[in-house]
Amino acid sequence: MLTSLLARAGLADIHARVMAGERLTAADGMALYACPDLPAVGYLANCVRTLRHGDTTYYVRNQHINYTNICNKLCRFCSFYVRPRHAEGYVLTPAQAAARVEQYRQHRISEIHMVGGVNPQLPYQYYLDLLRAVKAARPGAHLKAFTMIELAQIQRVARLPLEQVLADLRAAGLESMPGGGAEVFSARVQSDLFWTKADSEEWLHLAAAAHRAGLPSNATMLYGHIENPAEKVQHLCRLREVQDATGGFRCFVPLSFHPERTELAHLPGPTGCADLRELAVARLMLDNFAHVKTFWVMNTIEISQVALWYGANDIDGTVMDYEVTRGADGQTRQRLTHEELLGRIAEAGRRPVERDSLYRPVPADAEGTVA
Ligand code: V47
Repeated sequence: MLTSLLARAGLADIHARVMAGERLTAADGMALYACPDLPAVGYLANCVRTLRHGDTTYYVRNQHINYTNICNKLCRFCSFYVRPRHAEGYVLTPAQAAARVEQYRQHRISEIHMVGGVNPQLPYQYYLDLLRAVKAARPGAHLKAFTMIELAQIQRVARLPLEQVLADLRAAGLESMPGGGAEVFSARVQSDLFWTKADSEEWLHLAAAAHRAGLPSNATMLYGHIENPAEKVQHLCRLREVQDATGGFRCFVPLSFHPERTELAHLPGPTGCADLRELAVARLMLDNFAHVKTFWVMNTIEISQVALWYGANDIDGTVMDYEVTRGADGQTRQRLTHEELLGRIAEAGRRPVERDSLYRPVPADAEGTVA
């Protein structure tokens, strides 16, 4: 019965190779994007997810901080940034960033995720002071900060070798890096949407350097704008190659494009089906990534619940405030309480496991996260 359903979807051969633990090819990736039978693609992804993680779904108690919205990169898909000298531009001082951490003192938080725009006015010392201040405000929380694009800017203002910059950032409190800024590894898309930013080779080079310096990172892919399946398959294959070399990527996060308030507001944005397919294809192609995350803030919690059956084994976390994309009401307050998150995972038929940033289960009575 199952075999004939997979055969009808044209996925019998891919299924056999996935179950044999074989690496899928770029042509397989194209076939997965083209397959009209989305539940069949999801089924394959769920087979891999089940082999790796059983019914576990990881979540984290986290806080996002955006230290500046000023950015000189002018990415056409972004609604978060303002240009330098814009009236609405802000920069948090290190003390103000620490105060943001203080604001959630009563919440158990094990990870702080801190990113910002590429603000040409900020000197090297600012980044070091920012890390120190945030780490001092909550020493028990893991500090994950700066995309590879920010790292390129930090090195530019530091005028130091990359290895030295990475060592300085680590010494100031940086423990890992998020996956943002990768967008889609395609010169065509880059020349239209983010032409001033690091290209794929530079992004991958910086990620590999961070990994070698002892800083694991995540990887993302922004989809649902003008990219095509071949570009997405290439993106996944390039990530897989670097992961073979460094083993430093902890998790892959497909990012669902939100056109609202961007230069691309005329585009419809991805559908729920597209969100599910991205997660499933990633789970199947990225055989050397342990974790695939559905970032519920962008995918919605409802799609994320279904995504737990389409390859995703991580749902991100409590989040608190998120400024890069906004809620339907335009607000940055986007949070789920711990209980809501647990309820949503359980309702989806999965077993919630609180993790730390390194995917170690956090004991229910962990005190370290409160410090
Ligand atoms: O780099 C910008 C993307 C990224 C839009 O590593 C947009 O755990 C959708 O990287 N619609 C930042 N996306 C967010 C990010 C992230 C988020 C959650 C978890 C992790 C992780 C990383 O957001 C940017 C860019 O690729 N982005 N504008 C938009 N309109």
